[in-house]
Amino acid sequence: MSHISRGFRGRRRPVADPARVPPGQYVTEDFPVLSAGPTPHTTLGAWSFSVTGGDEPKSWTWAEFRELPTETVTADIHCVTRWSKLDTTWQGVSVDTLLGHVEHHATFVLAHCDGGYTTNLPLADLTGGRAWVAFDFGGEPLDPEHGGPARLLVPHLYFWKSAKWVRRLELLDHDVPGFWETYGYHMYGDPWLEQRYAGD
Ligand SMILES: Nc1nc2c(c(=O)[nH]1)N[C@H]1C(S)=C(S)[C@@H](COP(=O)(O)O)O[C@H]1N2
Ligand SMILES: [Mo]
Repeated sequence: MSHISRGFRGRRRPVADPARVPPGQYVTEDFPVLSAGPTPHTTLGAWSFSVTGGDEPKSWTWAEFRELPTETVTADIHCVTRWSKLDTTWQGVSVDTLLGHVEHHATFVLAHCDGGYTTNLPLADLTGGRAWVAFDFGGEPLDPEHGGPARLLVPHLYFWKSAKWVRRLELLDHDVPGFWETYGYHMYGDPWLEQRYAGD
């Protein structure tokens, strides 16, 4: 006989398909905020997005950026602090669309943000329909705390690569560490290979 009487039922949680959860991660319904500094507040009138390092620099105002074709994305996201969130929905401009306006010979990219945050990625991980500059989360304009007005979304890598308040992609012919990578985080950050820190 059970000595435990249940006065209430615990909050029902959807059981996550373990095949969708990378090693060492747990699934949360929350959307934690992880920022290395204060939330910058750039008005849309002052906002621009640029790609530098190609044959010619290219820049869009907010209005021009929002005239670009958009895509709706549903993706699972994985933070190196071990939370994963499944089936997040976003709207954004594909990085393929942005780079389609630029002639270049780049192999790596350093993303630059308001506030000074940077993160590095191979160009191949930003192209082929795998990365977006997202401005809408769950059908609402992206909250400033989560990177609004727009953030990079690269769901197949740890979420620190999804630079909030992104303003510029710098095209490079070599890999350079960004903010967390300088502090010992992995240069690539594949959650399925648990590439959390340099040497993993
Ligand atoms: N500009 C900027 N982008 C950033 C960060 C940051 O501190 N500054 N933190 C990164 C980290 S470590 C994570 S896990 C995610 C967190 O995004 P969230 O706050 O929307 O959950 O943003 C990433 N992008
Ligand atoms: Mo993170």
